[in-house]
Amino acid sequence: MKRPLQNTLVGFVISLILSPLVVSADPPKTTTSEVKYYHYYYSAPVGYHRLLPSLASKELEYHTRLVAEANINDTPEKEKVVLIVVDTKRHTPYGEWLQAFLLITDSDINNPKKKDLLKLFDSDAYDLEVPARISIELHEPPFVFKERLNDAPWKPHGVSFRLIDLTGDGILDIWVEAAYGVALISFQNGELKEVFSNYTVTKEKLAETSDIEYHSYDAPVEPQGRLYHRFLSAPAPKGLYYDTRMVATANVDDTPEKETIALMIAETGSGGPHGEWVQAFLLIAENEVDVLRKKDLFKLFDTGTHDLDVPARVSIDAQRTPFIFREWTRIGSPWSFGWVRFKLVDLTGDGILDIWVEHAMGVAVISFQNGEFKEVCSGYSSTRRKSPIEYIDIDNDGIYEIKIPDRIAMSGVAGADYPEWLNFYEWDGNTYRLNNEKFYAKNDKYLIRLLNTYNFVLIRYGRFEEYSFYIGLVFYYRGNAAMAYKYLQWVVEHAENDGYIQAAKSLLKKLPPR
Ligand SMILES: [Ca+2]
Ligand SMILES: [Ca+2]
Ligand SMILES: [Ca+2]
Ligand SMILES: [Ca+2]
Repeated sequence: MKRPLQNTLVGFVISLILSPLVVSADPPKTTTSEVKYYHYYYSAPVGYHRLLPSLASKELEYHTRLVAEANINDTPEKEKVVLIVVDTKRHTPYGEWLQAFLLITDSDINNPKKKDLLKLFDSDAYDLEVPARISIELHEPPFVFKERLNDAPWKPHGVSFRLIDLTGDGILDIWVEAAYGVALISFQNGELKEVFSNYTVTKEKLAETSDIEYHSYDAPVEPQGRLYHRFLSAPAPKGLYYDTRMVATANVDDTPEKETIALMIAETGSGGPHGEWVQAFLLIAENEVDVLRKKDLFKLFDTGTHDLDVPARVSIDAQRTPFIFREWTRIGSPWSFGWVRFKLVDLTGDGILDIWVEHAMGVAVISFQNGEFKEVCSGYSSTRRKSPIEYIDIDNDGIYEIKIPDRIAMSGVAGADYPEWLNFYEWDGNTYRLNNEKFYAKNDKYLIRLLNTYNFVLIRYGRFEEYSFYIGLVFYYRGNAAMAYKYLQWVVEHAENDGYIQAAKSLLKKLPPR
């Protein structure tokens, strides 16, 4: 389809004047699948493009703009809905696109398989035939769109979509918004169809979201992500840039409305963000008629290298757990291998989603407790950790325990394996408490592995205080006083690191008298 832009804009205005907003009766409440959106501006994945016929013209390229992962049909697995535009090789990040497609695939990350291909529009600027199953007919929008991108105008030929159950059958539909018009694509009688004319779409319905929605962005300059930066010190001081990495909407407290949770980074750069992360923030905000209001702000991380004073209510510091003695390299060095993400999951078993933040240096958990958001767990984890930081319900009581792996630095042994150490946290009704006694008491496998490495190192290099200390500590946690005494006493008599000596002495005092 093809329509001059001017007509479309006139149509927008006329529809505003002639049709007052249709407010429908409360739609039946349905639970819809969790939705993840990935917004791409610069570093989009190209793996989906092979599922489309190749482009004949040398001047043109496919660009993946947006990928959503959710269940949109009658199969139990999730699908991916991929918005792909055709553009010239001089890619325009905010849209002057020639054609646009929705590709539906399964959710296989490595080898996605095509389920469907729909064509959304064609500017007819190039004679280009990409065979899609159907061409979607776009319609005059039922009302004028609010400018979704506050600081970047809705550019001509721009196109986006979101997944909402607009037909009320509990299955997510695809709502498409483009400068050429809108469409409602719904899974009915076994296939995706355009059904805009059969349903009344209101602003209220469009404002609905799934129970949990995640948005990830690939670029610091992405306009939607920039909306959250005003809750930090604005503007960012010279040489620093704010970068929204992830946003979620879900209910994370005791109010019936959903909150918006935004994860932001302050990073260095001259003339643009460079990617050396210096601070990280988690904003919790309420949405009041599309206006964000801050509820809380946590600082997650600070290298201490830059004079940036953002008024966060709580600063979380990744806690070193007791008995881990090694160089503390975090403060004063950039977060150069920075990665951070969060996930909403009810860890504490009270029916309210908690915020699980995982980053290169460890983990932090923020939970709504007694009327406010609290940091209930924070733990440092070595960047050389072998196993993942994870929450698991080992006793099946519906409350998650948290396992934070760490690695013990070995002094002066080239080639010796750094032993892995695990810290085990348990919910006590108020906060997560270290409970290594419980974890190590039942974990014969861990003890055997530690003893094996100890013997291996012993034969090659001799005794090392690190191994002796941690084996002693494991025996202490297991309540084996005789063995704990044997190893810890050796540490007191032979170790060089005073940290180990003092810790061993304090543990020996707690052992029953011999
Ligand atoms: Ca499905
Ligand atoms: Ca709420
Ligand atoms: Ca909870
Ligand atoms: Ca449990």
